[in-house]
Amino acid sequence: MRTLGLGAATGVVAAGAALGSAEPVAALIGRGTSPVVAVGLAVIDLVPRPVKDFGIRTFGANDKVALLTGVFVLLALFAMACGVVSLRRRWLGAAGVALFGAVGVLAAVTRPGAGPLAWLPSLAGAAVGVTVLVFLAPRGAAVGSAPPASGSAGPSRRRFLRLSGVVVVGAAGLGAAGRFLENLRDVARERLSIALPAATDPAPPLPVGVDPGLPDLTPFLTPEKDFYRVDTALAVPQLSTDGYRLRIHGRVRTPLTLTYADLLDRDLVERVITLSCVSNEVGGVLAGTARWLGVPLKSLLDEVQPEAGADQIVSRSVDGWTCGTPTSVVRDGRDALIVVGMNGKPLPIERGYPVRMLVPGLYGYVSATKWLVDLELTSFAAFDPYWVQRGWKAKAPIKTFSRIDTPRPLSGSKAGPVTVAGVAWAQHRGIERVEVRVDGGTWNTATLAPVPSADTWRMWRWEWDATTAAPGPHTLEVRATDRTGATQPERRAKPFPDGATGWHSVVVTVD
Ligand SMILES: Nc1nc2c(c(=O)[nH]1)N[C@H]1C(S)=C(S)[C@@H](COP(=O)(O)O)O[C@H]1N2
Ligand SMILES: [Mo]
Repeated sequence: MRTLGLGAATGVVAAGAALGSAEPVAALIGRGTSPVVAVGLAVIDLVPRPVKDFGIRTFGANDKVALLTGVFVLLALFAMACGVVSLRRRWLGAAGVALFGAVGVLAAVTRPGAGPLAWLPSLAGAAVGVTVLVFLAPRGAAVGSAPPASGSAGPSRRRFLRLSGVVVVGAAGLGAAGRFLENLRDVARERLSIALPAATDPAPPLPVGVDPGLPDLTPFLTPEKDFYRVDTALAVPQLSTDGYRLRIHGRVRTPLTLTYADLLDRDLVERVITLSCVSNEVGGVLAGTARWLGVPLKSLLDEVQPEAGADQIVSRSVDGWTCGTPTSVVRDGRDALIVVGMNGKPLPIERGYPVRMLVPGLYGYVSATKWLVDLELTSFAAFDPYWVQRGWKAKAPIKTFSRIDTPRPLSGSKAGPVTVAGVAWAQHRGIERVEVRVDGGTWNTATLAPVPSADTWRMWRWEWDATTAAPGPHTLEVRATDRTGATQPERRAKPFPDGATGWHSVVVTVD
């Protein structure tokens, strides 16, 4: 039993040594080649959509932490098994560790944009892991021999503890060295040193009253820490402005390549725009509003001159994620931007630093590519981008949405006046009307706050006179109508395949 424990511990120490020693190699070769990151990214790509949706719903912003934890737990179990197996058949345990290294190599070399040395960190780690496993395995547990009697386990155990202590300290040291190297190439400092030029076409000042400022009501401008984040990137891409190129090519008359400085030299516009995610459920919070600074994408298209049939712009991020946007939408006069700034600062790294895309009125998965490096003019018939390959619709204008922020669900109210308030959006069409009703009664028109344009969400409020409301639970419902005159449908639909529908409702109790 004790020997089994030693075997399992040996496996875990060997795996730790493998991962620790792979890190500095990965740091030298570049982002995304660390076995942990590469395997995690491969898992994200491989898991079926319902599982992924479950992950995002269940773990929210922690879905990546949950994923990494899962990868580590599986790895630890596998490592224990390798260690135990190696008690009897040393070569078999070593082969197990080597197999794990092979998985790392496979994951790293198949990443989009993998460099010629992507295999090296996993291979180096596996070599260290196998060596440690062979050297650490309890003596006397070699091939075919009986497990040592408990009396002789003493020296073997001391030797194991001593050696594994050395290995663990060494692996931790290597891991820390790897992180230090990674920081040297970190773009965080670069970002802080950037001074963005002022917009040639600044955002008009926000109208007074844009933000009613009620307790519990979403603020009009979303604080960065509360802005939802959705992407498939496990390690946030560290893309430097140094050597940055945005390529615009494909079915165009004159292809164009722009550096970061080229982008800043152009006429920049600043606009307040609400971005939202197709995965947002009724009542959900996957939307946020910010002041974005960027180059109008329309002006760039006018320069490259797309061919007549090039109806799709495929944008690509440095980590290979792809997104497809209708060419006609980008050219219809709306503020489609190649974004460099957010709320007066360079884009935060997790928001796509140094350059992302944004198109008001389209869900993020068809418009908002972060860490943008490539725009290819093609057709919808010729190419399906990342989420379209996974069944989501190729064209996805944002659906009209409204949400009750206050009162909170299941909160209690005194019989008396109750302020009902929330937010509604229908980017680029604009919100025309918001209505609220109580217990399925007649619809009441809410007061709308002013907005700077049709491209942002809109705050609304309605005073409910609950003086005569019967004590007990009451259901508040909201629905919005956009400026085309279309009212949100009552029917509830899930986000898949092109955005959720249905009225948001909240149950409150009147004393
Ligand atoms: N490179 C990259 N860009 C991406 C994504 C991604 O997975 N990778 N996800 C998109 C989706 S689905 C949304 S909703 C928005 C979210 O942008 P945010 O994280 O800044 O809120 O980014 C878009 N841009
Ligand atoms: Mo999204």
